[in-house]
Amino acid sequence: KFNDFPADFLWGAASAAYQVEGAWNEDGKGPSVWDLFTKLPGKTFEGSNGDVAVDHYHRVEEDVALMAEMGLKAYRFSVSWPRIFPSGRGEVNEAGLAFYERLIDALLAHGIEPVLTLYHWDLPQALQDEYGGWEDRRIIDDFEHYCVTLYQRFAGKVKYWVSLNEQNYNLTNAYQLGTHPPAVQDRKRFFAANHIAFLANARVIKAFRQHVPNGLIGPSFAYSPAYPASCAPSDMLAFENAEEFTNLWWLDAYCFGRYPQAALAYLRETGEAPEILPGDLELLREGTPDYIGVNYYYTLTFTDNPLGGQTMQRINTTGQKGTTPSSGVPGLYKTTPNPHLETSNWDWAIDPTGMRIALRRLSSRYGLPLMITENGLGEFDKLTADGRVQDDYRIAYLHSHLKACQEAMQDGVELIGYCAWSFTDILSWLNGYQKRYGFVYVERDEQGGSLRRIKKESFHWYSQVIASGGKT
Ligand code: BGP
Repeated sequence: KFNDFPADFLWGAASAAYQVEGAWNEDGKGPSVWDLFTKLPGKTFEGSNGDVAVDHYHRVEEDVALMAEMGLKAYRFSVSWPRIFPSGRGEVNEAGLAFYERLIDALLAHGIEPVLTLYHWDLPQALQDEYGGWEDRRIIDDFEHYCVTLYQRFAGKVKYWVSLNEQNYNLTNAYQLGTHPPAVQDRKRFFAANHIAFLANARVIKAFRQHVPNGLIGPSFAYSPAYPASCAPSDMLAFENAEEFTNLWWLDAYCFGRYPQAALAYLRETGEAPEILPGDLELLREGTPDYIGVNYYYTLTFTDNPLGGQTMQRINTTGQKGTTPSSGVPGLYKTTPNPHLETSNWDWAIDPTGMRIALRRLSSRYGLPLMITENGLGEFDKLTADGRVQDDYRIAYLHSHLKACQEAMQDGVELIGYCAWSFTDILSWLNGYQKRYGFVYVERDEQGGSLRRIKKESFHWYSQVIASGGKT
């Protein structure tokens, strides 16, 4: 038996500009790092890119009408920085602002709360070329200028804002694994870029207070809570290490304005610690968030990783189960499969209890409200001959995770909303269009399709969940 969700709970769904919009070079938009990266050979699944994506840019009214039909209370989307500033700064592109204004107005007309993400990875290519993007402190001013432009334009209309989306996952891919642009594999540069991103995040939160005094802002963090593989002390230590290096490094920086002690000591020893200039930590403490956006998909289980081993990190981009190798840092930790959990075809552990644990850990450590800004299941959905998509596996996944949210609220967590990933099918950054997440199936041109929208079973299910106020 569960309590009902609060009456003002934000029942939502989410997306990101590059993954849905298309119109990559229209109405004055400049290129983003992803526009170029996805056209390099071998970088994405079967060379898929976001040139057209699901054409949301041209179908915004149709998509919002579907959201309204579903009964959605909130829609999380991101603004494409190079649509607003084609070369990252300078002259604002009015047509870009006008597009988001149309979207926001359409949402508000249907009583859907807009949740605006300022940065979901599509950095203007011009800033990457000019000074190396997140590796140069000049980005802090440019990011602030872009964000303030949006604050000034939309302060009266948008209450919920997300600063950086998954800095941890994006920069890990960009500077450790080499799988997101600029595809670097260098841990020193990784920590340096993260430090600059923390400063930029804090700066725009500080500016937010002046421009959007009644709004709420926070970063969205990809939180994969760590588990120990066993109660062996060596596994417990590996788990502690993993939690500090893969989670608290970001969370403590955002919320406490400092880095976790053991991880910082280790990085100072290896020479990989970021350069912290006078004033940096003060800025972090002046720009702490109002809430934490939580992107939860899976837990990770860690075991001892003796020195001498190799750092192996790779991502499953094929959807072939059981092909993801262990990853970790020699001397600190490495991942190991959890024998108690089923996985998706991409080897992501399906663990609703892990979500309850995630919410409790964050709530008790930081004492902030939380919003689930992403949660969902990517699968190979099939459109049947009679035009249906029977995604009962997705319904089961979302149902169990919503129950975990209810349980976490009973545990005392202040949860203000839940944005399922995603509303329509989208482009998965590294997995192309084969890995589908949406409540709405999109038939794509490459398949001989039409970009037609087809409501999946999960669309009707979620609609009922919302209508009943979460009596799932
Ligand atoms: C998060 C991103 C989203 C989305 C999701 C699913 O990391 O914020 O943009 O892509 O994960 O990931 P994937 O598409 O790799 O399955």
